[in-house]
Formats: sequence, C-alpha cells, structure tokens
Amino acid sequence: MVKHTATSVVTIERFIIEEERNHPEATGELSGILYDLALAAKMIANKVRSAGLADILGSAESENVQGEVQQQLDVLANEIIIKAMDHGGRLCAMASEEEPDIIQIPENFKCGKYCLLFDPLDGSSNIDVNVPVGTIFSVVRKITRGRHGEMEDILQPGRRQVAAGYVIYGSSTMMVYTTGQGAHGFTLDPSIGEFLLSHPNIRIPETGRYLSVNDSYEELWDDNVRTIMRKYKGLDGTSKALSTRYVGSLVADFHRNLLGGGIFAYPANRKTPRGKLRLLYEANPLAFIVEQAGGAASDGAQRVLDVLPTELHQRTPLFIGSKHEVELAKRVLGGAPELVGA
Ligand code: P6P
Repeated sequence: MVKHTATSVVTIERFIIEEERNHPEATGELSGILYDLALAAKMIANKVRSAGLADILGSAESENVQGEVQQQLDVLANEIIIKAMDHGGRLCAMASEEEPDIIQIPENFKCGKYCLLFDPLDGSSNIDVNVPVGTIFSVVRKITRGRHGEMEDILQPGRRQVAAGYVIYGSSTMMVYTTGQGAHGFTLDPSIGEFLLSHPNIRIPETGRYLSVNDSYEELWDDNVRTIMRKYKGLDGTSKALSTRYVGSLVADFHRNLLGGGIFAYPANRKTPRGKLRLLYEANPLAFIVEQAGGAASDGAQRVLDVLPTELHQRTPLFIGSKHEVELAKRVLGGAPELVGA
C-alpha cells in the first residue's frame, strides 16, 4: 500500500482505488459505495452551509433554499443519500435513522451484495446555533439468499462491518472512514469540490484528555456510573482529571476525542435504560473507526462490535474513545471490587 503523508495531494477517490488494490479479489463495488457516499456528503455539506442564509437571501435561490431548509435538513439529507445510493447496483437494501423500516432498492434498479445503514444528519437540532453536525454510515455484506435485502442482513453485529465512516460538517467538512485498513480523514477543499487526504492513519491517544458526558443526568445514573465519572474528573484522589468538553453533537464530540484523545460517555440512566444512541448506525460505525485508530468502544458490559442486534433502531449505552478510559468504565461497571464506590 502506498504510504501517503498529509502533505501529498491525494483525493479520496485515488485513496479508495489504492486501498482496493490491496484486495485482489475486490470487485470495486465497495469502492463505488464509498465514492457515492463522498458525493452525497458534498451535496449535504452544500445544504447545511446555506441553511443559515435561508432568511437573509432575497433572491429566487433563497426561496429554493428556504423550501429545502423548511423541509428539515435531516429529511433532506436522508433523501440525498437514498437518491445517491439506490441506483448504483451495489446495495440490496438500506436502513436510515429517518425511516421506520428497511429501504428497498426500486425494482428497476440492479441489486448488489451490500447493505448501507446510516444516520443522515445526527444532531441536526444544533444547526440553528451553528454547532457542527454529522452523517454516520455503516456497510455490511448481504448474508441472505435472494435479490433484495432482508432484516437479517441489516441486524448484523458490528464486527461484521466491511466499511464505516462519518462526515462532520464543522469549521471544515471532513469525511473519516475505514475499511479495516486503518482510519483515514479527508478534508473537503470547496474551491475544487474534492475531499483531500488530510489525516492518514488516525491514531487515538491511549489515554484521554477530554471527557464528553451530559452531567445533567447525574441524578438518573446508578452508583457505578457515578463512580466512573468521579474518576474521569479526578475527584477520587488518584486519577488525572480530564477536561470536560460536551457539544451535544455525537460526531463533533467523537471527532475531537478521536484526534485529541478522550472518552465520550452516554450511559444508561433511569430515563433511557438502554441508553440514547442507536447501535446499528451510530455506535457500531464509530466503534469500528475508533478500534481501527487504536481505541475502544463498550456498552459497559461488552465490546460494542460484539452486541447482537435484535431491532433496527435499538439503542445502546456507549463508552467510546481512548482505550484507558473505556477499560476503566468496563472494570467499574463490571463490578471490580477495588474500584466500585472508590
Ligand atoms: P443529550 C443529538 O440529539 C444526539 O443524538 C447526539 O448527537 C448527541 O451526542 C446526543 O443526542 C446528545 O444527547 O441527551 O445530551 O442532549
């Protein structure tokens, strides 16, 4: 595999092709999915960027933008992804946070051997206050016979993913993805409309710097979770205190911790006993990426990627980021006597 540095100008398309060459058996279908997702990301970025202008522009274009903006950007992002992906002949089904059931490939289109699961625009309520939002995606192989995808193809554990990634619409638009050969980041150059390799082989620091958690749920947590948070904050007298950074947008919090080191924690609480975040198209793809970057992801009891899904939109508690902090959460929640209550 060609070793790229962040100074060589490499488009995401070229990088995808070079990664594909490492798999002689590759048919190019997975590469095609990644190209099409990069295109959808550019289209969504364009809409997200212009959302704030909807009320300012008086021209005809703004009516179009306003129409789309009022249509709810997450619904628009959902449609952009479906329209970009449904005719490529590489997918047999899709599943979206915005859709109650599986999205079938139209009869007039060829079906392929992959399923795409996605959250089209996570954290979209933050757009009005200009907080970064993101798209999250996961790709698994079809395991059932027949032409169309079935729920069994979608409900696979995260360890069966063949690709996963996210796009963050922040101060710049970045796409980060993995196919199991490391995690790599690409920054959109809007002047040429290309994602350029900016973060080859991302590695998350072994020990975290940041803690991302919504403390307002403290009263709803169980004692073990409170013990973990005290340790993360250095209040137990032995641990180093992490700096709290919580944006309230999963992709933004995850991305900062991936690059700088840290833990994002959304534990179960009395209000959300199975956690808030979705397993299949939020926790699993980010868990694949963070493990490829040397980090870890747990639901508190087991590795996220080993959780056996039973429902399309099932939720999960999530501890994800630097290995040291995730391991600590697993030990405390696992009832390690020397840690519980400390
Ligand atoms: P809370 C956004 O609504 C979201 O789904 C994630 O992006 C974010 O991490 C989480 O919910 C924030 O939840 O309960 O802290 O507002």
